[in-house]
Amino acid sequence: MSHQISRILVANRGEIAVRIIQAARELGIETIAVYSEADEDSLHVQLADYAVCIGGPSPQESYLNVPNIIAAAEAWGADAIHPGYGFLAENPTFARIVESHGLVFIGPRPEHIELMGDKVEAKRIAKRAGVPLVPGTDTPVESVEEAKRIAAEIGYPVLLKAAAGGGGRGMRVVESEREMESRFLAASSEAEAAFGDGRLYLEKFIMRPKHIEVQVFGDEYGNATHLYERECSLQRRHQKVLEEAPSPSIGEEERERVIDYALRLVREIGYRNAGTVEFLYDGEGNFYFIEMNTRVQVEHPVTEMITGIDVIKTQILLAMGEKLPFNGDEIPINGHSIEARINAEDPDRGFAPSPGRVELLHKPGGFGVRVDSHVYQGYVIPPYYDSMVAKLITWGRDRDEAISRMRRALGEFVLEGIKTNIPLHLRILERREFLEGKFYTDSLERWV
Ligand code: MV4
Repeated sequence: MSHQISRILVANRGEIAVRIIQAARELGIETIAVYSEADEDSLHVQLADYAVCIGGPSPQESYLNVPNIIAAAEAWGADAIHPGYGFLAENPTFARIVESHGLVFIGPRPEHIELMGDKVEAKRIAKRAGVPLVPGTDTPVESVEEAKRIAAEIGYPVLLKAAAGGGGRGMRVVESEREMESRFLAASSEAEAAFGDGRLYLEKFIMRPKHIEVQVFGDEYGNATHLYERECSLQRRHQKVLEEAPSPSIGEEERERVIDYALRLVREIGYRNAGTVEFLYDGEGNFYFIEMNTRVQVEHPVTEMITGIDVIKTQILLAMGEKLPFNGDEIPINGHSIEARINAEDPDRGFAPSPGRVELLHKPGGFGVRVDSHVYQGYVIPPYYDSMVAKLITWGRDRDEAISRMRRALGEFVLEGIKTNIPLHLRILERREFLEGKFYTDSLERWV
């Protein structure tokens, strides 16, 4: 079925709103920006064809304000909504409301957002599809006693995770049986407070894993494909800091296998649009499915750089009812790409947000350098949203070239008036472990 899209409402802000507006314009599609009272001067407002203020500075009043977003879409004649990432992107109720107003939701079916939002349900589906899981439960653990019994079977250390979780909230490592009760209660109440759902499940704790994720796509006719993997092991407090594609940690055999696992899950449910299937990798050939993200990810540019495929355009074309426009197997990996997330934060104050006015700005450029950003000179970074101000992406024929280019580009970046994590990135790029690919999800916190 084909769905006409000639005007997209972009239900987001910052760099991703800019990115979506750019992709739409290249397709000849008009855009409507929505913005909060704190974002009047934001770049996405200036770049879109139309712009509507939808409420106050807090996300609740604006970017999460479903009635105002739907009203803006109807009043300004949108026929589709792109949710970006964060905010309403993985809210199945929002996706349903969008569709019930006769608008195209540029993303997965609401039931698939809901299914994958329940991490325990996602594990059951992955298991059914023959995707390897971390040893542990694929149903919620009902009591401290049951948790102790299962942990004794699989062996300590174990990890308690929130069924409604993701992003590390409601997660606790348990080293031994005597820690179980207090950790169980802490994880459960944290999950209840954060998600209104205190259900927990339990997994063997994989020591020093790598985080490898596969970019997948499905069309509405049940076809599925991939655009290879990204490695995102360098994180701080569950926030990714530096990502790359392809993973420097796996060979061809592992690559084919992890892609096969990801596509099994996608085909099992007939997933639609873009998604990411996340795995832990133990460095010895074993992948374990952990969760699926049903949105476009911050780090999608590194995939674009090595494949030449525009991920956002692909999302729009799939939402219009087109068949998959490419077969990932036929798209060779071209070189290597790295993304550094540039955040307005103060390394001397424990990386606390450092909002304020950008007094002086020079973005790096030249061959193999890309900057995705909503920031311009004179722009005042508001304190209400996340602290990412730019994504600096480099491409090279190989990983070494992408790394030297990243060092060069970070050196060119001038961002005065605010503190940034650029010095942190430069230090990462000097680490022998980074250069040798010997880094894990806990490495960055050990280094800083
Ligand atoms: C794990 C794990 C070790 N073993 N599961 C953290 C967030 C959530 N998406 C999954 N996470 C982890 N799950 C088992 N069984 C270690 C982590 C983890 C992690 C994963 C990916 C990237 C960064 C991380 C940082 C700390 C812990």
